[in-house]
Amino acid sequence: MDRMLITSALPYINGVKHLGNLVGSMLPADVYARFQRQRGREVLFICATDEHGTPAELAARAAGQTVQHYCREQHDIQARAGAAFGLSFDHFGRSSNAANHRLTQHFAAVLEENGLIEERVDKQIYSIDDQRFLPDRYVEGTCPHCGYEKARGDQCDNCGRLLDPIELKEPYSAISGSRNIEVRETKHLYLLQSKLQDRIADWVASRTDWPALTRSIARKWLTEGLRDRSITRDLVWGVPVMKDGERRPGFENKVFYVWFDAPIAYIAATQEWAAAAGADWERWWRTDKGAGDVRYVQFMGKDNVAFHTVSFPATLLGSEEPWKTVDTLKSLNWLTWYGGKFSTSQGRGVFMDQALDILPADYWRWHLMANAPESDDSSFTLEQFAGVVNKDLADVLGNFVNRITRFCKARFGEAVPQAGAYGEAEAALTAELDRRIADYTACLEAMEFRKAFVELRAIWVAGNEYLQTAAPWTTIKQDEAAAAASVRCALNLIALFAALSRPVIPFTADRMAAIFGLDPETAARWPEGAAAALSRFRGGEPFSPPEVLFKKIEDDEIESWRARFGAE
Ligand code: B3M
Ligand code: ZN
Repeated sequence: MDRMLITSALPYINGVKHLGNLVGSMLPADVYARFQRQRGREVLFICATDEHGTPAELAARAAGQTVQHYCREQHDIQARAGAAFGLSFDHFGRSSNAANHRLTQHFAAVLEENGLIEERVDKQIYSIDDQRFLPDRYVEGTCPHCGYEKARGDQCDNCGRLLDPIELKEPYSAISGSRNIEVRETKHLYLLQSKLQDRIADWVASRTDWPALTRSIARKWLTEGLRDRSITRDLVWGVPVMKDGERRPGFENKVFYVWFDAPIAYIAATQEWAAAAGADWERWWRTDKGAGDVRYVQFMGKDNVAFHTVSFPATLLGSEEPWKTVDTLKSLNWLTWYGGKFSTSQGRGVFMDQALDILPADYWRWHLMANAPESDDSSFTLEQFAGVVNKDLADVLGNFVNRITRFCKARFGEAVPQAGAYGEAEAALTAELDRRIADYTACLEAMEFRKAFVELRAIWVAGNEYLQTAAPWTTIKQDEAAAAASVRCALNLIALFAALSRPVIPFTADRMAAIFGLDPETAARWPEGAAAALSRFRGGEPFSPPEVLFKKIEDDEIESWRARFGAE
């Protein structure tokens, strides 16, 4: 498969995302997209902000802005933060755009034609003082399961249980705090997922390369039996519910539920991309228009898996139209902040914009990916972050590049030395690198990021060990040609490291390629084998030593960040 569609779960619009959100989907998706592009595949990497639903309305209200204004501003902020982190989306769209409205309404219409949508009368919480229904997070109260007093209508943050707002005890309005509340009847559209049980089960069974975590989540939902679910809400902000070109009678004050329209935005954002790029979106999404040849990979945090393995497929398959469905799905566990939750309101944790105030993106990218919460939740601590940066980036990679470029400049000048031939040490290095590169490539292909980056680190270490043994600074005293050959080999290693490291630390890879003035395209090409890579520069190629690639993190910096970011 030479074409790959890659999507990251859509970051919710209510504020800049923290490091846990970043490593939960956008960053691993970016690493994978970069890797696949370097392999020469045609990649389309799509993301967007997820803008509907009660949290957006509540956040806008808290910010004293209209929800339109709030979303526009927050979208731009997130787009800038993503770009500064090197997230290489082909398009970063918005779920509130016209394309998504059209497509969401389209899906609802065909699902209804296929007998999969029906109107049902529901009991909902109504606030007499606010004169409105209180869906999802608009109502808070006491959790019926654990007694937590600030449970939200859709979920209890204390015990994690999903809730129906009417289950809450002592409910009150999240808008006004009013307890003057009653249960009223209101109509909603239901997607009859129960009718799609077998269809989805067969489809899940046909997804042969889902990782274990993904598969077990999907199986759990299927075993419990798919339930019909309400896909509309009593809200103003969202995709209006239409019928024959007008607002559907009885639904004038309702919109589609955010989880119904959000995944559809993957497609809508592709349409926007295509319109802007003069490209064809259908060859990515319609199996009758060539998307059968596409491999579609999704990235997301584990709490989003059910929506992508069951609910969104129900929309796509239920339409009976030839939509592309996901081939494989990488889900990640949680990254915690010192074992607890990241929290904007409590000032706990580092958020994307703050991270870049302190250090360049690659420091974070490396640590996050090398310690990605893959098999289990993992805890972020500033101490561990500093340790990893200082060891892996400064001592191993940075030191290697610094040492050899400076030595060469001092003893041979600012061109790759030509003299001498490779011998046994280089043959042994080549063999080791071939083995490791093959393993690294296979791990990235399999999206096993932690393992992949253990291997990449080992590749950097192999370079250091080679240099340590070859010791051109000693050899040069007796045998200048031998020293020249090992310097040439080490300079070639820099270019090789640049290519291999690029998926995870792209900014540094650029700086490493710039040492030799390599054009980005050539520099990025995924190496075929170590032998070819180590004889790329044969001698005479000019270079210039870079500034120090990574600075070490000092103890007093950690101390001040601990205070600033609420480390405990
Ligand atoms: N916005 C992620 C979240 O906020 C959610 C992902 C949507 S993917 C279609 O938890
Ligand atoms: Zn609870």
